[in-house]
Amino acid sequence: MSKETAELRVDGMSCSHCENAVKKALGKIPGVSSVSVNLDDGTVAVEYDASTADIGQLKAAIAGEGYGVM
Ligand SMILES: [Cu+2]
Repeated sequence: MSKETAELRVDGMSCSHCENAVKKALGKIPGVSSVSVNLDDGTVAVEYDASTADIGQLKAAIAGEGYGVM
């Protein structure tokens, strides 16, 4: 168990629908324990267990919802 927090910059989130879509997609990944979306900044903070999930998976889940992620 090694808990990490990733701060991701996400393009294209504009409303609570976007927020929920991103939260839902990330929440499905095993090892993700919390997701917080800041629409004003366009950032998503994800707390996850780095021995279970990796940052590539987090980004892929966001991209899969149609948002740009760095
Ligand atoms: Cu939206």
